[in-house]
Amino acid sequence: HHHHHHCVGIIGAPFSKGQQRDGVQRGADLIRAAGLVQKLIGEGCVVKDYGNLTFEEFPNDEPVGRLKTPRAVGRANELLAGAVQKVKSHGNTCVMLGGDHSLAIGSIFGHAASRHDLSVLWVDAHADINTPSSTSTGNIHGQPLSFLIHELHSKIPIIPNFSWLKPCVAAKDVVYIGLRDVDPGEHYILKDLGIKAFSMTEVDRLGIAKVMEQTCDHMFSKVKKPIHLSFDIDALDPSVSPATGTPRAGGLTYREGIYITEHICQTGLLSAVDMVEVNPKQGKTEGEIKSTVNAAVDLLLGCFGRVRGGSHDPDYKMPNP
Ligand code: 6HN
Ligand code: MN
Ligand code: MN
Ligand code: MN
Repeated sequence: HHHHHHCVGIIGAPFSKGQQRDGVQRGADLIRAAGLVQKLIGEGCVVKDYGNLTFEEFPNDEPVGRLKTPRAVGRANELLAGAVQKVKSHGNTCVMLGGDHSLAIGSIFGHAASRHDLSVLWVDAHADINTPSSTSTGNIHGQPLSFLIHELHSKIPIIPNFSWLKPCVAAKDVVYIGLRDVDPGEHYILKDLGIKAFSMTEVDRLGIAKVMEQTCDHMFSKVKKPIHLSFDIDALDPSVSPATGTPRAGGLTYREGIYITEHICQTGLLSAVDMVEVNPKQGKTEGEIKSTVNAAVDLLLGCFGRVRGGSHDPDYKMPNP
């Protein structure tokens, strides 16, 4: 018997078609190889690894408008959404290991299907809210939130393999932390919809403790909703997590990142986590890859009860001399 253990369900999503750099599909297995499951068990978690999803290939996946590889992204996310729903139906907190950030489409949709009325905490250097028309790169990993937010529904065209998807999150239920590379169209959307955002400037001004206080004030202003944490490893500074596809200078420190996950754990409302954009091929050395993967593991441990001040089992007996 345990007193308050976390039940964690892990899904690996080795998918890279939301962007154009090879390697990000290996993130999930690297995070596992760094001992994630054993370390979570060591923190007292009950862990079920559901394994990796297998994604369909689309050999003739021509762009639709500006969107690149839309069919592969649409089908992959449909599959992931079902898998997340299953993990949630088993009563687990869902951990989705990417893969690129386009996977948040399926992860959040599947989560919302089982626990509607979510708060989404998006920790990222980027806003990932371009629409299929505002995108300048065509990469869907820069657009997931536009597909998910009710208020942007009219901006989403008909796209092959996306017909299963309906918006499921309100703009007021999204909070960003870590922004420092926001496209003009994205900035317009953030202002227009009044989305709560703590850019790196706000992190500098307020400090991470106040940022987390205000984040929780915003997320729980009315009712306590389950939290979906979508963590892009590029939110951290490239000195910590260089092995990622779109690194950007001036990011969160390792400690700020861990503080975010510890704080979210303490709310008791964490219901699903994405850990995405770890790309070993973008690391210049073995050390760069290790540092990035270890940061991802440590952030996840923070989500599930590891505290830097130490902890003990509730049944701990102080040894006698
Ligand atoms: N990510 N805003 C750029 C784009 O392509 O739309 C960069 C997106 C990066 C996405 O890091 O998950
Ligand atoms: Mn138990
Ligand atoms: Mn990013
Ligand atoms: Mn991202």
